[in-house]
Amino acid sequence: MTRITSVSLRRVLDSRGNPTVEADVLTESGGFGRGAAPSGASTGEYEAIELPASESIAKAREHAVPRLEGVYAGDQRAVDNALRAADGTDDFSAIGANSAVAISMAAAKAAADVLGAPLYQHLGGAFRGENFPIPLGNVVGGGEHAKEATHIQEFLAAPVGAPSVSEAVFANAAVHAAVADVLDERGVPAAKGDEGAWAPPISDADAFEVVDEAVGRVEDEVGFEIRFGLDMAAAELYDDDEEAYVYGDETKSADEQIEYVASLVDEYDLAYVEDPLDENDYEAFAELTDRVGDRTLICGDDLFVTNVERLQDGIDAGAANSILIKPNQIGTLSDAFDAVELAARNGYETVISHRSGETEDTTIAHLAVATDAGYIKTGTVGGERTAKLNELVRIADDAV
Ligand code: 2PG
Ligand code: MG
Repeated sequence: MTRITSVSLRRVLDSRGNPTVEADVLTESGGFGRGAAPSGASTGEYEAIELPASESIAKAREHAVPRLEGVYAGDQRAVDNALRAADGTDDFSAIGANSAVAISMAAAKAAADVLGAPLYQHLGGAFRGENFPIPLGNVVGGGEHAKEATHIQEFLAAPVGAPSVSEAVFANAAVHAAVADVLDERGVPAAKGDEGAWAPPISDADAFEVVDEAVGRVEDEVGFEIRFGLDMAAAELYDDDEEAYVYGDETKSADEQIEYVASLVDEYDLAYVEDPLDENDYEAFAELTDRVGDRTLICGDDLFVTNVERLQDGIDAGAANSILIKPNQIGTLSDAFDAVELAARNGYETVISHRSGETEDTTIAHLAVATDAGYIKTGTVGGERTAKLNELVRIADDAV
């Protein structure tokens, strides 16, 4: 019933206005699934390759589509193996990870459609309990996502004490609004960055004060614990020639960076720090995790790129205690599942994540629930972000 009869590909807009790949998968019994690839700006050096959308579509039409016809959409590994075989490289540089991930997600949705089940159930969440992924909400940001704003890429609200996913989602929106109030009171004008976070022209030190204040106000209102965290995207700050992290006119050595992050964790009781160090420095990651990993999550994004080999290296080195999972970083849902499984077996927390360039696709909300992820990072406001947040609310309400 889930045998694939057709795969069609087209160019659609992403949230930055760039072209991205959308895939439709049809099965013989009329099952239909649609998936669209997101796109990063602060991409890791070791990510699977995104080709220009038109090129990726042309290559996938030529090499992947003929192989997919006749494959069972309900057999996700078979679909993803066909994509890998069609591509023939380790990093999807032949057909593009953008077409691969769009097709992989569309096939999963087509299978769920045939089964008449919500996607998260088809993906393995049939035994979903009361747990739900805590949304990490980007409320202030800069780096590669906004010019003339903070050096640190993302300041993320983390409503760790929220009694329900809905209250968590609304708490993050309230922190986003409170940040606007605090900035206004300080006379700081702020535009928004690529993910809808405020992108004020202030120092990182001031941003910590602003977010701390905003989180505290909302915590008082809602009556449950809200902390915050960071995505430092430190590979973007790191200068290979200078062998230092560059913050405007200032630089920090690896040791100083470790010291800096450890002091931030303690001063602000940070719940989460993603990519605090360069993507090639497992050792420095390990040192930081050793120092503060008992009280905060040290998460590898560019470090691990959802890749089991890089994750295994990290586990061996003690480099972190959590991993960011982005299906498009690796190219298929099966590969993303393998990374989640390896992480879980080794006591690593998983954080399912959006990209800075997004679409209305809601797959990651289902993936987070299906894999029992502790966290999901998918923004706070803006249609392409609320698409996922609202889907989470619907899943919790059994309304998908
Ligand atoms: C990140 C992501 C998403 P980008 O670094 O975690 O927030 O950004 O998609 O630009 O890599
Ligand atoms: Mg990141």
